[in-house]
Amino acid sequence: MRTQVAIIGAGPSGLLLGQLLIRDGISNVILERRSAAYVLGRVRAGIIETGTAALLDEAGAGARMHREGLIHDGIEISFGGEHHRMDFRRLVGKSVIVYGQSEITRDLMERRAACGAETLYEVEDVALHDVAGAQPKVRFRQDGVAREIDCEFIAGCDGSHGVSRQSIPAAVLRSYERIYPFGWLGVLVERPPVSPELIYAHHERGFALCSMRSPTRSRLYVQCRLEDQVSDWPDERFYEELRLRLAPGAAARVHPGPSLEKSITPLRGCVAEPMRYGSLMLAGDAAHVVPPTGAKGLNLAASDVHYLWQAFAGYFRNGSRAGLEAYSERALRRVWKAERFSWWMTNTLHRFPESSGFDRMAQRAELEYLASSTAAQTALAENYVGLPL
Ligand code: RFL
Ligand code: PHB
Repeated sequence: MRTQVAIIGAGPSGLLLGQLLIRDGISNVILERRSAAYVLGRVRAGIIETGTAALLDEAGAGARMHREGLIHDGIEISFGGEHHRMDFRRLVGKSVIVYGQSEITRDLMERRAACGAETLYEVEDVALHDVAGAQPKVRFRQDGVAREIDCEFIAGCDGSHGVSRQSIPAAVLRSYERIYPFGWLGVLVERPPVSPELIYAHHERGFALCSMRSPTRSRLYVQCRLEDQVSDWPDERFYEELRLRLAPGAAARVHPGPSLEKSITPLRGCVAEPMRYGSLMLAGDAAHVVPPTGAKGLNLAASDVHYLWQAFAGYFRNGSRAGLEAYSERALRRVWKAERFSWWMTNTLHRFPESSGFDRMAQRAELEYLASSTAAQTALAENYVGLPL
């Protein structure tokens, strides 16, 4: 089998890249180790920056997002029993769209199927070969049969546990990592949102977030311990804890319902550099992970894909290698800004088990500064809606 770009992973990075390449007449095949149903069943990100939305439009997959997505002009930050609105429209003239990652994935999968492009699901033992040179290969097994793809480039879009990053020699790869001493317990429930906008709550008992997927479906989170299991958190305990962490008005609007999904995500940030090695280009979670506090994971995957698409388009259209050579540096510059913002949001809003009295007073001052300063709110808004590409 031959193709111009072999894409590893059918998450948002791989599917979006595939669509943009098809648009430019660049052939590609996607290899995914899970089934399509499994990929669609993962509940993850929910906030789309306008730059990400524009890219979905370019890929021809934005129509349903514009119809069904909810436009949000701000968020609420809650602490000390009060809410403080961060008014994105007033502060930076922009907004974000609330639309779930599984819906984006579904829209991209449908576009791909309509184009007749190939995605091989449930492939096993994917291995990358000769990535340092100009004729890389991908070997894998499908239904027990060994297969091989010859290509010009491999796009490693296979998330944080994939094979692509591991295919870069250890002597070349630099990794930076921050593990946070807590996780998020997330619940999906068929109940209206607690508030028209997202509430990010800081409380002595820990962080909480009230998000949503639609006018009838909520996505709710509480900070939990790293060692907690989902079974430690029956629905009643979850709702009780969520209410304790919200200001009284919001707590009264929490409408408990049976959880449709419940999972724990440990929080961490990590970046692997460089994002290109020979013919292998990494994009999305394969190269970096952010804690979800800034809602940046999916959006960062989209900005990598934007740079990578431009690099491939320049090469296949004009034979120019400039975009390919610059890819890692361009992408990493934006990645680190999103890592910084996610790290700041996480530090500002969570309860750290080891924090000293001094740390807690400084954190409190940070929140009070945010609540009272237009400059601080503008910095938050500018980053939350997404920095320019
Ligand atoms: P994905 O979505 O992980 O997709 C990678 C795909 O590659 C496949 N794969 C392989 N395929 C073939 N061979 C192999 N050897 C393979 N190894 C892996 C996987 O099955 C998968 O289908 O990465 P991508 O496309 O870069 O997209 C990134 C986003 O998914 C991610 O940044 C966000 O979802 C992060 N994230 C969140 N971000 C937010 O902004 N808000 C959130 O609330 C939020 N919640 C989350 C999250 C990530 C989570 N993970 C990764 C555990 C909650 C969770 C649980
Ligand atoms: C979500 O809706 O799942 C969500 C929203 C905002 C975040 C993280 C997760 O910062």
